[in-house]
Amino acid sequence: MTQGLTAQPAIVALGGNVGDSRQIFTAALGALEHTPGLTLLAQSAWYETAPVGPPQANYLNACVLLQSALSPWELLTELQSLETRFGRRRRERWGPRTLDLDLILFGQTVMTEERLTLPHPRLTERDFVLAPLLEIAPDWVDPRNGKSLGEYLGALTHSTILRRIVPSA
Ligand code: A4P
Ligand code: MG
Repeated sequence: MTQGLTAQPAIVALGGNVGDSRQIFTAALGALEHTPGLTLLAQSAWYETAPVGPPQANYLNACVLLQSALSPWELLTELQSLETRFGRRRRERWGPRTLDLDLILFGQTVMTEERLTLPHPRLTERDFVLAPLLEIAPDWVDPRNGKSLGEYLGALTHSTILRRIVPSA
């Protein structure tokens, strides 16, 4: 079931630290662009970040803004099949991965289900999501409490960001 006329803006966060992350991001963005029901509207710069979780390689992180005619569940299913296509194997929680595609926001949707929680449950704790998100959705306000991205970023005491990379066109 698609939502047709009620297409919504959606934010997807990309993360990866196994393989050639730049090449994987480029290919994953191409695949998202070609997914029926999705339009790629904007993308952030890419960030090299220190890992959160068990010791592992640095990550590449980024966010994209999509227009989605798919429902949130359909979009999550697409993202999970793309992760699998790009070699993702689910092993250790927060462990190394070729490609993580998290659904961060879907319009003003607020929901708490195990399969899908929106906004993403760890959005507010992670500068590697908040900083790229601020580039592409600077005016976003949390529908749960009216807080801005800048307020969330300002409250963080730990930075993971090592380098901001502008991807070549
Ligand atoms: N799920 C619920 N809500 C959502 C949502 N909004 N988006 C469910 C995506 N998935 C959602 O996800 C676990 C379950 O969450 C799924 O069944 C889904 O239905 P997963 O992708 O299978 O597993 P995961 O990614 O290992 O778990 P998790 O807890 O989502 O990991 P995170 O939070 O994504 O952390 N350090 C840096 N610097 N950069 C990173 O990108 N990423 C992680 C992974 C750890 N450390 C990192 C980074
Ligand atoms: Mg994930």
